[in-house]
Amino acid sequence: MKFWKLAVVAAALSASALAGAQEIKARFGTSLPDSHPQTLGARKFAELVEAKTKGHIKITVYSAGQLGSDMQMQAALQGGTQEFTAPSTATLAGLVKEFGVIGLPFSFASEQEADAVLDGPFGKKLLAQLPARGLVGLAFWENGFRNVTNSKRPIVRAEDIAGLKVRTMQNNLYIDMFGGLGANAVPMAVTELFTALESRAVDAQENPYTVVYAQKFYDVQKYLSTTGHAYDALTLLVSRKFWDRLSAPDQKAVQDAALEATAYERQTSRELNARLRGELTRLGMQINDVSPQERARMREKLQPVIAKYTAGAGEEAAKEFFAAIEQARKH
Ligand code: EAX
Repeated sequence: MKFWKLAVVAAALSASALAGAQEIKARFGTSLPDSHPQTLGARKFAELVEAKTKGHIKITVYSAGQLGSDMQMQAALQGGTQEFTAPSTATLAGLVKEFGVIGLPFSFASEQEADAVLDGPFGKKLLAQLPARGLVGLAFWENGFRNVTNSKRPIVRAEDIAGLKVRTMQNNLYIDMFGGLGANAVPMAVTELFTALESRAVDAQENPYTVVYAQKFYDVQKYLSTTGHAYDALTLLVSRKFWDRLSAPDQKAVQDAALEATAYERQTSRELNARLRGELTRLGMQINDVSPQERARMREKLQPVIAKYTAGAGEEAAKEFFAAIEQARKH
């Protein structure tokens, strides 16, 4: 009798010890190729999580849409069939409308302003809305300021965008933004974009230097014009179903890794952006700077779109967003 009881206790102990030591496997899917900060950040994050959990959590990174488009991966996280991804806030805006404010055209003046807003109370409040949607947001990463590239002509004046078939993200604000500038907006996943540009199904697209380079758009687009029309942040997401199964120490390790990976991802994005202009010119692109006057004219033309999406994101969120930018500007 005594022996039997002891055996049960011993079995129970070894079972829980096993559970604690069990390796947890997870998948991190990105939409962009290995050379883009989104994927570089994902790999750094995976490395840090593994180190901080002493090999207990192993994350495998699948880049360049191997697991699907940003929208598909976001849905897979909600359903619990994929664990990590880092889509644009424009993709998330389809789920939580307040994320849409980040992409409002000509809002941020610098990356530092974006950091201050996204890392401050405003960004935290945005992330706090995700668990109700089956997602946990760990941090904001950088995609960067978006510029227009096309195969027809340099964009010197605001009117030069008119008539171009421009691929946009699958997000109403971006569709209306380019519609508002007189272009023909064609929404599609970034993973399909190279082929669409190559076959001339579309003339143009808009993305930061880092995406133009990583996706080799220089092979199929001649002109890059620095419209800088919107700043784009990525959100580092975990599936809530996965997150809730992690122990408190594992959650802490993942959060710490996210913080470190964020610093690395942003720094990488900024270093690349500084270097890639020269590199893209060398690869044959013709790059022109859009003057501050023309950017102001674009902004003017977009006033109705800005008003529509400011209201669409919710007056309160928009007010807090613009107040957070003002605050960042003072520092
Ligand atoms: O999610 O779709 C895009 O153009 C985005 O810049 C990119 O994929 C990041």
